[in-house]
Amino acid sequence: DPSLPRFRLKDVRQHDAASGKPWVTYEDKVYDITDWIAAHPGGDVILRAAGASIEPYWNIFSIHKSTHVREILDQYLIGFIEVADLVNGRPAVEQIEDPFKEDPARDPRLISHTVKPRNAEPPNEELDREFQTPNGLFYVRNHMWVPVIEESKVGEHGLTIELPDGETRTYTLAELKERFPTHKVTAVLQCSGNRRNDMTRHAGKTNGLQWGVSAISNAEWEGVRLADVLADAGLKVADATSTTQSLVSGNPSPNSLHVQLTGLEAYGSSIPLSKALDPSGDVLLAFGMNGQTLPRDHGYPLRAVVPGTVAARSVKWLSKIVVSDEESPSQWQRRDYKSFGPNEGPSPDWDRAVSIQEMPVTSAITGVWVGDCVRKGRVAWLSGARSQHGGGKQDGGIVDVGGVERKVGFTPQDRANNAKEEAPHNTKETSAEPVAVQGYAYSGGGRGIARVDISLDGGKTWDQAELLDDCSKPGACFGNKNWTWRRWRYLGQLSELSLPVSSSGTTADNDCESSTPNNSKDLRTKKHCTTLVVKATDDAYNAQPESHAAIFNARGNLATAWHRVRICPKC
Ligand code: MTE
Ligand code: MO
Repeated sequence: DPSLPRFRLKDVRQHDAASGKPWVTYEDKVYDITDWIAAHPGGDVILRAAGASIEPYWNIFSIHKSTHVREILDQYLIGFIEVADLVNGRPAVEQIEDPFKEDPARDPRLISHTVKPRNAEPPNEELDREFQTPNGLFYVRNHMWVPVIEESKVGEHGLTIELPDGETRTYTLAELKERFPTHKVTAVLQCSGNRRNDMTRHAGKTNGLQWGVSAISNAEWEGVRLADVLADAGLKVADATSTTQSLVSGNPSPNSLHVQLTGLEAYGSSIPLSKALDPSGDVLLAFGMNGQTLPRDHGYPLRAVVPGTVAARSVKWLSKIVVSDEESPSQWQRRDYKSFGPNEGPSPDWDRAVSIQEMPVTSAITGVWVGDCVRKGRVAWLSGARSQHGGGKQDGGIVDVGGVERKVGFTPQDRANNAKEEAPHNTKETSAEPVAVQGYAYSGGGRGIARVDISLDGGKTWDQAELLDDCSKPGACFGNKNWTWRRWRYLGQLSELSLPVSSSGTTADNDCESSTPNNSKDLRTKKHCTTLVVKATDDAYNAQPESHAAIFNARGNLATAWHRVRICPKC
């Protein structure tokens, strides 16, 4: 409607979040969104765009890029931007505020997939060096920016609980800490996209961030139990074990209810109420991570930690909980975190698939060292074992790997040099070379790891890796079930492999980098190669599928096939 007025951008800017009459712009159009806020599925997060263009936000929330959403917005059209304020039909770029400008500084060792929003995983060989992933190395998966909570006001951070009858109750963080007992839980978080690049490489194109094997990490979380808070808020449900009682009492059964969790930037998802109320379920509202305050990237000041469940449900920057007879309406519950048949393609029937909750069993190799590196104990856990056990306790060819001591540091230059090294090597025929392999295994639902099988010859012959006893140390692990990963180590012999030697005949320290860097190149064409394979079995005897082709889905979710690593040893 050309009769509508034109506004200067400085007028639009007056209508910010604090104005009570918020406006946004899209292309050259101005919208008064005051009446939309209550009905907006993401709640008042839309106010972030108030006083300016909504486009950069919709570029992030790509779900808005539909005619349906444009039609909703069009109902609120009030005018156009003055032509003098437009460049190529839009407000000038400098008018748009960077929503990521307050994001925290990150550990430079993290390997980024995207920076805005931040998605990064640690270097493989550092991932499981320690049982608890150091906070700075813990993988980061953000769908949006990191919300800002001022430290001085953190005690006032509110968590609102809404019950099925519509009753609400708000707790401040200070109240949560004061009124409820604190619990610790040692739990892995794993993204449903972990190892997606493996599925892509072996089975075909997948949508989504191309994570390597390190979109998984382990921490000791500290917080209060969600079950305690829900009970305090007045939630009444039937005995979880008895449908009959639920019918008799008229209270809904926890099996038919869901706990919707929403973060400050509007990310949301849900878990079944039965998981939240399970006395062994260990679902936390966490404010501590590895003995420190929860870092901003990981949900400061409060996040849900849902052990044994896909990390997408461990909502960060938690601000609202709704107990409902429906799953969270968010795209992250209804769409993204689901899996499909190999034939179903990138636009499947979302409603028909169940949401991913408990995670299946998986495992991965995070480091491989061959030859002198192993012989001379230059692998962190081998040297740790030697220093702790006086020369390394050999038992059936497997080193007792009690200590994980030494940090192996490599400069980016070393990495680059190693990667460049492509010239044919001098080779010597050897009957056997020692190989050291490290990695992790994990299963969801509180299931432990029963066994890790490893093959040095592409799956022809197998042996068992040694499972580390991280949880046998007193105070090392907390929780009612196996929520954590099992690190494993393997020391074996590579036989019938013609190994190249460095020209000096010895191995320099910096040649002892693991041959599985995160962005390892395709080594299939190189000589002197072999394929290592690892697969884990959990304590319910669930096993990993042999191939990614068998479980291929265009979303690249739950890429849990046997992990194969082609190595072309250098030393
Ligand atoms: N919570 C909020 N509020 N926003 C998010 O983007 N990402 C989810 C989950 N919780 C997310 C969130 C996903 S998909 C994963 S894998 C985990 O957080 C990642 O947690 P981390 O970054 O602490 O490793
Ligand atoms: Mo995720």
